[in-house]
Amino acid sequence: MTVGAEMEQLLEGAKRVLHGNDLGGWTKPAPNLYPHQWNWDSCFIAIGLSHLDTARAVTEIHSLLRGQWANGMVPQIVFNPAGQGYFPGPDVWQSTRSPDAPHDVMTSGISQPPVLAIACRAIFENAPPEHRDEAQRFLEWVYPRVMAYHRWLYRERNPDGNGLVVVLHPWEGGLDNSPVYLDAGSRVHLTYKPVYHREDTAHVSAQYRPTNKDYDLYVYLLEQMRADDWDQSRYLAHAPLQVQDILFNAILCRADSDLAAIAEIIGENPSEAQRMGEETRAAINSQLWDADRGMYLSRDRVADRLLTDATIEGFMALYGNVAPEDRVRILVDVHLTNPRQFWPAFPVPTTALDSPSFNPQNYWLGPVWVNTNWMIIRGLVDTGRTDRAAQLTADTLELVRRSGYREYYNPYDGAGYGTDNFSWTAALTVDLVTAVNASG
Ligand code: 9WN
Repeated sequence: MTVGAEMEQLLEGAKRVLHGNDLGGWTKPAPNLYPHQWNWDSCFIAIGLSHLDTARAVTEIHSLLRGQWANGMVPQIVFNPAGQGYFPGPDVWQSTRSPDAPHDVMTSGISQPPVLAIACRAIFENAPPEHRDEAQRFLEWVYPRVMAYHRWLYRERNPDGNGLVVVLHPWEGGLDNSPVYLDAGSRVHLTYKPVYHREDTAHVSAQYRPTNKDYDLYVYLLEQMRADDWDQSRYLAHAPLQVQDILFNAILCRADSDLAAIAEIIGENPSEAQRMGEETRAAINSQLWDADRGMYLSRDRVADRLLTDATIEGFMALYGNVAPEDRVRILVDVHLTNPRQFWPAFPVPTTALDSPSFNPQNYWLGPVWVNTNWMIIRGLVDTGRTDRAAQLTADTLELVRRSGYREYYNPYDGAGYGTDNFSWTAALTVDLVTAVNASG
């Protein structure tokens, strides 16, 4: 098959997955495992849709923002009243304990990595000429909402006042059972054992999912936050898990830049968003760079130390345009492209191959995910490593071609795991294929 025909096939398959998960105005991440609307999933989905249908991409964001809280928070999950078979559901979160939560939709009480501004800008940039006006009107509508979200992060989640945003739950970090959260989580003393019933392992074999011990922590932390009625400052005063997460903060830097770009497009003043980004970028470079290891690491704010596991999260500094050139060189040449660490047959494993926590089959403990690869590809392009970016694009698309639109993949042999027909794998395939086609 020619490259062109292969790309066409990948694109058609991706459209089928997105269509199959489309619930009319928003897209569920997967057919059965995830029956609600997720925050960063919908942002990645909107980026894919922006190449296919501007109006539909806009609707994805509109739907997500139905769940925005009055304080600005964009929640991790907007619940689908008809969605069955996911734990924890709206009855567990009880979001309306907070006066800030919306009352017409139920949501979770935490957020997720802030890809929102990035998705909104992509919708505008990728709009064909005949949809530019519509995309511009969308930016005018969305700008104050995204600004409110960023202001919430800098107001309520910036406890040291230095622009490093703190993550309070592993689900908020997006890489739930990453070794970083296992490490920080191991110091949380559970004063009781929560009682609950998992639903995820009815859909996906337990060997590919977080452990029951991990779930005990997830539910315990949820219950702790809920007991404070989702009041951020009340909870932060005693929160047992607080991570200044490098992935979250690096994405935030990029999102701040995109928010500033949106401001300029619609004739608003970009300086507030620019200042936010500069603050976070400076704090990442001064607080989260481990010079001995040559890596950016997340910081446990409770234990007051860096979380030392070698994971994929540090490479998001490339995506956030955070790292100066000498650090980019170390990240890419010493770690990322090192076959003993992050560059096996199918890069990029989410945890380093030589880490004691590495597991090639389990969730965020090693498998390759398309969203993290996609962010690294963008970071490699932005830092001038276009050959590496092209190679990683080809390797990522090869995973999808071999094993389908899976949730995650084995970095050694490309086997697919987790749910099938996973929306962000499909959506970002659309984006990658479009870039390949555009490059000739
Ligand atoms: C909890 C939906 C989400 C992703 C997360 C991924 C997984 C949820 C879960 O699925 O987490 O948010 O129940 O395991 O870790 O990144 O947004 O696809």
